[in-house]
Order: sequence, then structure tokens, then C-alpha cells
Amino acid sequence: MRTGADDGVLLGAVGAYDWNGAVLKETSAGKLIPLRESYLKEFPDELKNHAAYLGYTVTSVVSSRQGRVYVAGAPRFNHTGKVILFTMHSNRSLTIHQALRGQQVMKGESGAGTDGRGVPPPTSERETAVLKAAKLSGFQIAIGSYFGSEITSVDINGDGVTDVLLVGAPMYFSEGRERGKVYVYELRQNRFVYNGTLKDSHSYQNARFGSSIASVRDLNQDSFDDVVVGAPLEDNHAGAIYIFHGFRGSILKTPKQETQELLGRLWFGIFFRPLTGTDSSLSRPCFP
Ligand SMILES: [Ca+2]
Ligand SMILES: [Ca+2]
Repeated sequence: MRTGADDGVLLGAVGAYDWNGAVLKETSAGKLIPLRESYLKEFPDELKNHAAYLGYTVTSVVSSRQGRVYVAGAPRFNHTGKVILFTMHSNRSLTIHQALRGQQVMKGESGAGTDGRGVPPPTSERETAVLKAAKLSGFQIAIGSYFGSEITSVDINGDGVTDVLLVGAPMYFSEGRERGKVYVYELRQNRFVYNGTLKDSHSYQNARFGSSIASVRDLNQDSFDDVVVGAPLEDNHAGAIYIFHGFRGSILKTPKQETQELLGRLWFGIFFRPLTGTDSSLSRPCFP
């Protein structure tokens, strides 16, 4: 991800530190690689065997007070997933301004933690069953909602300051299916505050809603930029995309249009990017 006109490119390195992951910045003066200790506050050593995959996604936001702040997702962190917002310093330290944490895949749960504190321990029936099956078979199985595997910042009103941060959890399990979920965080002063989720369809199939999220230019000509969300398994794996309209400083959570796949190709909606050059032109890693 380009970090700005003058200071280089931010990269994710999910395989670093035994798959705990890391970020680094390529600048005209060379690589800036944060010290491992910089992550310990949010990625403590005792959880290092969980393979958090930090850097699976990277992007940035712009706030009026702090300027450009980097964002990185760690979708496997402690099975819940985590997103950090941070600044990198030339002495190889990081200032982590905020951490957003996903949920366990617990039956009947709703809402999201905004700072990761007070989130209950994993007790879901699905997780217990998966772990039991994995133990019996001798395999390690990835579990969790993959919160933070897709992150998009949106400047709804085009003033150069981020209004909304969208975080996808495409493997969020609900109502007996891999439904997926997209969390909405609004920038208020210096912090992103959780403000609900985007609405998907009510079909009872796997969907993986939130596998891809893109900010796009104003589609309905109301002067506010809009958002497109993919659900590649919806409609018996034909896939679907949803269009959500921006409005003033936020995003309307009910889709204005849901488009089913027309060409019969599998997994429609798993990748897309705006055709205009933006900050969200991140590369797609090939990890589970
Ligand atoms: Ca704005
Ligand atoms: Ca619009």
C-alpha cells in the first residue's frame, strides 16, 4: 500500500516471527522494519503460537489531528482477529493508537468490542466441535471469523479525511452458516468508534459477506462516495455484490442494490478494486 506521495510503501509480512506477522515500510532511504518488541502490547508473547497473520491486509486512514495513520489486520489473532491503527517511527518503534478486535464465533452473539477488553472467552458450540474434530484427526484447523482479513477506509464526503473504517469478518458463523459480517467504525475526533454492521441478505446459505470491500466513487450522484461489498458464496456459490451508499459522514447500513452473478462464474465478488487509483490498492495474500 502506498503510504503517501513522499514516504514509500507499507507492506505486510504475515510469515514473519513464526506467522505472527509484521509490517514494514519501503522508503527511498531503505526499509523501515519495526522492532519485534513494538508489537508486544497488542500481540503478547504468550499468544505467539497462534499465528496471528499480522499484515494480511494493510491500508491507512487520515484523521484531521494525526494525519495519516496506518492500519493492519491480523485475522487469526487469538481466533478473534484484530486490527491495529499505528504510526511508524524512524527509530523502528511503533505507536499503536488503537486496536479493534473481532468476536469469537459464538452462537447468538451480536455487537463488537472496540478495544478488545472484556470480550468473553471462546465457548462456541462450533468452535468446541471443530477443535474436538481436529484433535481426533490430528490436524490443525483454522477457526474464527477472520476479522480484519479485509479492511477499507472510506472518505464519504471527499474532504481528504477518513469518515468510516470498514472491517470484514467473512467467516463469521451465524445461523448455522458461514454468513460473514462487515463492521462499521466511524471516526470521532481521534478514534474509531464501533457503530453497527452492514446488512446482508437473509438467505440461509454460506455467503462470506465481507470477503472483499471497496470504496468507490459516487455511484448515485448524490456527492457522497459509496461502498461495494462482495459475498462470493452467496446464491449457491454464484456470488453477489452489495452496494451501500455513503451519506454525510457515514454509510447507510441497508444495501441499495444487491447484484447476483450473471455469468455463472464461481465466487463472483471475491476480488474487486475501484478503477480509480486509491489508497486501497493492496495486494492479496494467498493464505487460508
Ligand atoms: Ca471525509
Ligand atoms: Ca453516493
